[in-house]
Amino acid sequence: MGKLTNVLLAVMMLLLLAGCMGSGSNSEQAVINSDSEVETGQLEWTPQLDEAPNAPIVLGFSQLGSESNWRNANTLSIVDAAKESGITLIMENAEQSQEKQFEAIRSFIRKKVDVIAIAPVVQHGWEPILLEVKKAGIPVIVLDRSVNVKDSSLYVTFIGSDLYEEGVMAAKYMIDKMRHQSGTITIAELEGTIGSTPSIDRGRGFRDMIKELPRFQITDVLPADFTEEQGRIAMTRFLEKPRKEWPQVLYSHNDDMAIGAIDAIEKAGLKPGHDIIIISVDGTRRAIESMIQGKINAVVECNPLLGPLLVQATKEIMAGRTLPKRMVPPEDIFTQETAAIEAQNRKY
Ligand code: GYE
Repeated sequence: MGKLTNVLLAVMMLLLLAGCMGSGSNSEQAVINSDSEVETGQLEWTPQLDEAPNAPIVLGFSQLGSESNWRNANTLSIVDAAKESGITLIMENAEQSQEKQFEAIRSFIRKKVDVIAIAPVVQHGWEPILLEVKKAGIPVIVLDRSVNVKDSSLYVTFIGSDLYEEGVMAAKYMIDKMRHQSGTITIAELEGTIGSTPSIDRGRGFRDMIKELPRFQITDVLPADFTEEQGRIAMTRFLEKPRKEWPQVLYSHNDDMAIGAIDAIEKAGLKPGHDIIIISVDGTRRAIESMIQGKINAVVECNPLLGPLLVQATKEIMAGRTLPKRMVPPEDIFTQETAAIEAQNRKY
């Protein structure tokens, strides 16, 4: 592991153990944390004493797909972190299919992996499979997107961003940006995968912020699956309406869809970032570069580099330690003013 990564990791873990990381602010996270305020990921499981003391830890990871640059950075971060730490990683890519995730998880159970990590494509429907894993005595880490389960003992910890807060930050930026403009502000929204936590929470956080501000009107909404191509198609549809009904703001649940939409906006003869204010989420290099070109106005950061935290959590579990039930990496918002500096720091 690189020296800098080591230092960053150590700092993150210290923050985490000191309880400095947020515990999430939306109701979904409240569901997950409903048992108690200070709930921790207690293990109903003890390390296998008959294993060779130095046998590498085996981590089965069900990745949900490869729909976006964020996702690819996330996958790479996990592969790299596992490699650097000597953990044996068995990773399956489910290509957006929950059914495939179930199959992968069952294969991990058959292989008797030590820990199972899941990045769930959608929120619902996880209880039965997680019960199967629990019966097999394998601890589960939920990563990136949450699962909507009543029994929070079905997983040890959930590592991932505060997706609701990201929606809030996007709306706050928009409200401030439009403060000098009078009259109704029309907004088009590109949603992510239907039923996925980022789509649900980013949509809710944003709407909660404008619900008492009637001049902000969401006039167009389409799901575009977090992909560039679907973003382009959906934005083209929005712009098929008569010109006077075109939205003034585009809120995209991720960068890839925003980049596809920019294409459609330019094809319609408009200047993205100027004729239509564009706000996106993730913070990929491409989006930051688009901001430098003035085509995106703001990007709310969502950190995909969860590999070091996942590896650390896996090791903690194997050492029999208790983990916080929720781990949230700190995040920021980037605007055209900060884009040039950020471009130099981007790792994905
Ligand atoms: O924002 C998007 C990706 O689950 C937070 O999934 C993640 C989202 C991310 O495809 O780009």
